[in-house]
Amino acid sequence: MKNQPIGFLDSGVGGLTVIKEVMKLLPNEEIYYIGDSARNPYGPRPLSEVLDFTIQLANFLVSKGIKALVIACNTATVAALEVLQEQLEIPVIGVIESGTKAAVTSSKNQKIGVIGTQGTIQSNEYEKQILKLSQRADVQSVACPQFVSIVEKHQYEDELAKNVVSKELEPFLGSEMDTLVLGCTHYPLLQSIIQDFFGEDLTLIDPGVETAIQVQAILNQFEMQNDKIDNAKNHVFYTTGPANKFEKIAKDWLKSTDFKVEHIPVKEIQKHGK
Ligand code: I24
Ligand code: DGL
Repeated sequence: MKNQPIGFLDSGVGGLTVIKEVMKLLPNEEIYYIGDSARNPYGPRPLSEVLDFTIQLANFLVSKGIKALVIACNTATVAALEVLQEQLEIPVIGVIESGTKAAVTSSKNQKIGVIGTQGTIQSNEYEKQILKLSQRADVQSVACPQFVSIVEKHQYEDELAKNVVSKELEPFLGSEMDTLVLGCTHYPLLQSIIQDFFGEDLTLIDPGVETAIQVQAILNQFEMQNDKIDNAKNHVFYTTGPANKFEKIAKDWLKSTDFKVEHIPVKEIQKHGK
């Protein structure tokens, strides 16, 4: 069991921000990733639909023999974490719990902001989880629907990105928050623009970084660490979209070629549904 891969699922390529952190922290682990680029984005979809899609992706990865599953997408975590934890016999980890803990620990005044897709923010899941850990927390949540498309159009370093960031983060002006959770896989690419907008006193939390630490803790807890040194050269990335486009983004982002990319049609994925 311990030398089997860890599965990661995402609505597209955004979850690569999560696996980049996992590869850094856990270089011996082998990764099977599936990105549902053909049905992306998940952010604006009804959560009932996101739940169905996420179950399909999870069962697909389970059929490949993974030892643990990471839902490397905030919207999919909101929609499906509880159901999958109940249905599957392997550990299932979302991206929300660890980011929440880090935010509560980091914040001095417990005024915490959260940004994410419409699905994530409308569910109020971050706020609920923050309040479970810290009853006196004051949480302000704002959906930033344009951030994903700015990143995907490769405009995240442009002047336009600064304008969109300023506009969408306006609701936070005048707030005393000292910590902001980047509750969407794409937002770490806008991290420096967001930091510049608020100034150095604000702490930004990247749930991808925190999730990698949680994955490490769970592997330790179940004594499931891969013991083949640096065997992580056999990563497989499945995508429901075009393999060549996925491969280009993954190479560029991960600065690595230690993986193969395989196209898998949505039709195949749907066979793994209810
Ligand atoms: N970034 C993302 N999605 C894209 C993109 C991008 N195109 C350029 N860059 N496209 O997400 C989404 C739609 N595609 C996906 C592949 O199949 C076809 C449809 C953010 C990725 C974060 C890891 C910009 C870009 C890049 C390389 C690395 C990072 C990045 F080209 F943001
Ligand atoms: N991966 C999604 C998330 O973290 C963002 C992209 C999408 O909307 O599909 O919420």
